[in-house]
Amino acid sequence: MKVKVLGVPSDFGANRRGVDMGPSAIRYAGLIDKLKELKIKVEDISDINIPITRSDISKCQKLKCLDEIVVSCEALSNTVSEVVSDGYFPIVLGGDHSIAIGSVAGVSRVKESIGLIWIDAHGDFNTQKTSNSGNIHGMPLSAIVGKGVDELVNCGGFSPKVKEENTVLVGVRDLDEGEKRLLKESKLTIFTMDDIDRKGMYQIMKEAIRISSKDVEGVHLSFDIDVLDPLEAPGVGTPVKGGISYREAHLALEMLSENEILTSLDLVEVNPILDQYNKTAELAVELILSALGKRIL
Ligand code: NNH
Ligand code: MN
Ligand code: MN
Ligand code: MN
Repeated sequence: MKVKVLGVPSDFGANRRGVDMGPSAIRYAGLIDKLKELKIKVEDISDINIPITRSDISKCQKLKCLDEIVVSCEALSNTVSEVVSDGYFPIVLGGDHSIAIGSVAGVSRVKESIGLIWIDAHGDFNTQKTSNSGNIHGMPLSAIVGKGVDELVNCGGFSPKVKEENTVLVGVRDLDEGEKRLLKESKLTIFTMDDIDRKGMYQIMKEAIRISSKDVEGVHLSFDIDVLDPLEAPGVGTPVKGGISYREAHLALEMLSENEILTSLDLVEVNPILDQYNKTAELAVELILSALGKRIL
């Protein structure tokens, strides 16, 4: 396997500032060297060029920093398409979760069709109509399947990026009311924390893998580190208690690598300002390694 790592230093979609430093923190935690130790051919192609200044959010309460996010996602989509066309597996380091619109667009543009596994405490299925916060990191999944404002939905010049039937949400425990309604009307498969409690992560991931990979060329993993319990991953902007454990997270990612379905992944929402001595970034590195084939006993 040949891998290219790229960072997207965006915090335009998040409520708390600081996730733009996520890519640096994950690099400091040793991602590149540890991938090399796994005998993976890896190249760090640096960060995507995105805007630095942030527009006045008091003027755009419904879709905060939409313009910056559109520019960032278009740039990311172009780079990811190139990486995938050249036969590399992209590892995209966030940044807030709005960037997944760009990475999924980039992969989906090149592949015939892809599935999507979205591991997150949140649904990220709001639109401008259902969002209470106006933060676009609460909206990328709906945009990817074709719901919401044109600027986000049409990233990369096509929509939808993924079929709802091949989209699986894992680990959710915090949904907004309107978002819940949209999810109910959709064809997404949703595994909540309660499902994980009752069936166990092993069974849930078996189903997630089957559903996401049915009749597609590959599966993209979008991993929001806030799916973990805040005790494990304190460096996140929107912590929700009752999250998955260290072991459940590793099991999920090990299963994805064993089944050899992944084409690409993003790891998002690491906020170094809120972290404890880079603990969350170090965890991010370990999790990426599990998704790429490292086994822990
Ligand atoms: N649902 C909330 C919103 O729309 C929170 C989203 N926060 C996230 N999502 N971190 O993963 O603002
Ligand atoms: Mn998210
Ligand atoms: Mn989240
Ligand atoms: Mn194991």
